[in-house]
Amino acid sequence: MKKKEKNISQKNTSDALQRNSPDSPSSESRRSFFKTASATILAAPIVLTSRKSEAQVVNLPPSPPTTPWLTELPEAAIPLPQKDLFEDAYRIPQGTSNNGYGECGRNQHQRWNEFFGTPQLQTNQADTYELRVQAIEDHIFHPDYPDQLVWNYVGEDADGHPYPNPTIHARYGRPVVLRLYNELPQDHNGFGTPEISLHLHNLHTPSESDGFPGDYFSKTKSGPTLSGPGEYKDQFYPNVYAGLDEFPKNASNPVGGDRREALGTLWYHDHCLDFTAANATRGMAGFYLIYDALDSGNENDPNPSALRLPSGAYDYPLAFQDKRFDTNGIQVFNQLDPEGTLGDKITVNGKIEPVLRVARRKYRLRLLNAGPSRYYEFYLVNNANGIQTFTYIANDGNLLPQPLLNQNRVRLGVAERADIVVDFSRYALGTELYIVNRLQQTSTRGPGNVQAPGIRVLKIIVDRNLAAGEVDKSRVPSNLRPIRRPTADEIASAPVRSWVFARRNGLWTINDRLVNVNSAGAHISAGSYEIWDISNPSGGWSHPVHIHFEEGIILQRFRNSTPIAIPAHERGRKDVYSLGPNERVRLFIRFRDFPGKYVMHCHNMIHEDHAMMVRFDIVD
Ligand SMILES: [Cu+2]
Repeated sequence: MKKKEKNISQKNTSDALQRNSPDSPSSESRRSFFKTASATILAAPIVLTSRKSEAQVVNLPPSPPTTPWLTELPEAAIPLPQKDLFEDAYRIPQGTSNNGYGECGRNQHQRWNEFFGTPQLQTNQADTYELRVQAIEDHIFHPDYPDQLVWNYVGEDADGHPYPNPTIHARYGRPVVLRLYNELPQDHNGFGTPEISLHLHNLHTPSESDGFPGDYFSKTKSGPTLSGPGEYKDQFYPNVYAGLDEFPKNASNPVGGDRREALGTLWYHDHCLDFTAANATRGMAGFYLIYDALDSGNENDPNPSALRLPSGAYDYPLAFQDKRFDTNGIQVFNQLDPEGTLGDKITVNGKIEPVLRVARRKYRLRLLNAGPSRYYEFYLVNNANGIQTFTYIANDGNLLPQPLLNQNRVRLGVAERADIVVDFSRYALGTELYIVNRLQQTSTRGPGNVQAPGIRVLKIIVDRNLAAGEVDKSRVPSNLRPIRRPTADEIASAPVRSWVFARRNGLWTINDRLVNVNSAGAHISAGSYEIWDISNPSGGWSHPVHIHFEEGIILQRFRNSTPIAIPAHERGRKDVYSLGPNERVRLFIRFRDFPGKYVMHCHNMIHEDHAMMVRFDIVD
């Protein structure tokens, strides 16, 4: 039995190699990398997977044990300071790509003149940031493991020190230009590839700044959808609400777009074709939080309509990633196998089993499943594993129309987010709480059962009272953000497009096709709306499906062709649609404002890299 499984596994690898060699857009170095690595994988079988059950036989030993709760997370997520991009007169941000002075060959920034009026950015027209993707040799996942290599987006904090994977704070109505340098070693060996494409999931971002997977670049290489390599690439984030053409910017609508379309919890990560799982696992992921007049990021906001959710140090993002370490405590990942590598250590903001110390007051915790493959079902428990309740306010970065009170669990497919508000004033000083994952998973194909008590991944210690005179003025109002639901006429008149996510010949496909970044699987008119019918007619695996650029509203869910209830947290707007085995979802989605090339893909990054992605074009 095992022998047969091994053969299948190797065949899968060779399919993957075929995709990446004869007519692939991949670069020469990738081809030689795959060739070398394929010899390695044939010599040393790494992952053997049963086709008949979800049980995975892994030859890797488990990650070495770690002593929990040795590392403390910072008390607050400090926003990245801006960077002056006007110091170098030759590299002032501009609408066209600055090929003569080191920028890669990207398309013209759409609507640049409409926002700025001049070919070059003028001072104070936008918030400007700079991130440099660098190899960091001394990252500490856990004190029991050696210092080791990660690849991070590195900014500069207020003291000029490196700030890896920084949290960026943005505001609707205030554009951002983010300059991204690629400083990765071009002769890298091991998992990950030193070409990058930055995706900001799921901002309403013009195509050329969306991190399209074919838009990867380095100093010497560029993807098939760029016109040349470069040291850096400028990303233009207009930070307007979706619906700009329908609700133009004017005196009564100073931001532009439909304010019901606002997002909040976003994250950025690498999206390089074929290597998203490997590069994100190397450490390329961070948060981008965006605020507006309603969700203003100020719990003391005097504006009577502001929500006044917990803010500042009490607005805390938490990214969860699963990782695997060898017997020496060094991170490993198999980027060739379509089954990838399932982690058995869960990092929280890059740390294994860390501690977060909190004050006795309300917090907004922004939970993110940063992949690559594992699903989670998180619970907040006390020392005796007793379940604690919280308020669920946002899913996938979208505030729900009304908060969900007295919740006790959050289930997250890869890339899904959940904002919850926890009131720690209920607890005595010194109380210890834990975030635990109770969802079992033994392969990268999908989750299993929920089982208590689960694995403790984060310890929370209630360790201080508010300072004398300090009052927690934050609140969770009974209405959060209104939602624009499609009308009955819109639903009746919307064309229906069907997408089938399936496994074919050992690879992962959409409508029987492997990814092709040069050819669109759909052409959609700008300003139109459609119903997308997405199905997973599989026996045993799950797909968290992600559509770039626009959020959808779930109309119906089915399991084994029978309608099932849409969970309460999925009744807002979404950008990730988790499909379990034999599940299907029908969603309503609009396509607006910025034509160009985008993708839909499985956000199980291993499925994504092994071809479960389709390009769609929005056309004028
Ligand atoms: Cu998938």
